[in-house]
Amino acid sequence: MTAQNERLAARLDEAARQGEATWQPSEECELSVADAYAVQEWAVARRLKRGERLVGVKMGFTSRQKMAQMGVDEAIWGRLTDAMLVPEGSRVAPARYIHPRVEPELAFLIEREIPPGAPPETITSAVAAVAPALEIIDSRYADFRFTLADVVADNASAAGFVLGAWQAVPSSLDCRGVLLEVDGRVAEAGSTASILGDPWRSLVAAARLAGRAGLPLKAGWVVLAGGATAAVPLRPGTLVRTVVESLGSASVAVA
Ligand code: OOG
Ligand code: MG
Repeated sequence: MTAQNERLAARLDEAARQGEATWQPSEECELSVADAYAVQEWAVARRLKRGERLVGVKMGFTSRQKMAQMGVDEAIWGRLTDAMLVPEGSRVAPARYIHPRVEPELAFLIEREIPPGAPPETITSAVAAVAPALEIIDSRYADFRFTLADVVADNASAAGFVLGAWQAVPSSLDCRGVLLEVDGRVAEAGSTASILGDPWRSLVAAARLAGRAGLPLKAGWVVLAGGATAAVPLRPGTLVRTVVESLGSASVAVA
């Protein structure tokens, strides 16, 4: 960990804690993607030192819709902690964030630890259940603007997640309609096929990427597969819900 990476990690962690935007590392230095992952790890380590627990990983930019919205065209991953979990049906306070957005996702529940380098069959058979989910993203950068390395350093904009009821693993997950509703009106519509063609691919990618970073997916962890549609602003006083065809829904009220 270089002094520069450590400084960036501290700045990003503070921005998240204070709910105040900070500037992009790309504006002041050359940051490789490998360095950006080191910054991410360090920034999350600060959370863990304060008592938060790692509870899973998230994939980002696994759909064209998200890549197009943010101008980034490579899949990335980030770390989830218990403090980010927003219980389904609870009320989330947008004031704790900077400029939060919400997007519809699918979540996988890992039943058995996945060793790094495991073949795809081992990865997919380690899943206990799947659930519709909402992800709250909140870039720590002004105007939600960033390069690939910037957003990796910022833990892939991870800020919160809501899990619907866990369901038995269905034989296939591709081509299911996904709706993102705000106050009962459809804000975005898409398909699970948008997630790398099939959300299972996203799980395999998550296991590979995290494994390569020395982080095997553990029993009890959650993997978020990535947004199936573009994200929408999390507006005060609204009720946000995602419905995934034949899988159920996940919702959150915004205070
Ligand atoms: C980065 C996070 C991307 C997804 O599901 O694609 C992401 C961002 O959009 O700020 O979570
Ligand atoms: Mg997401």
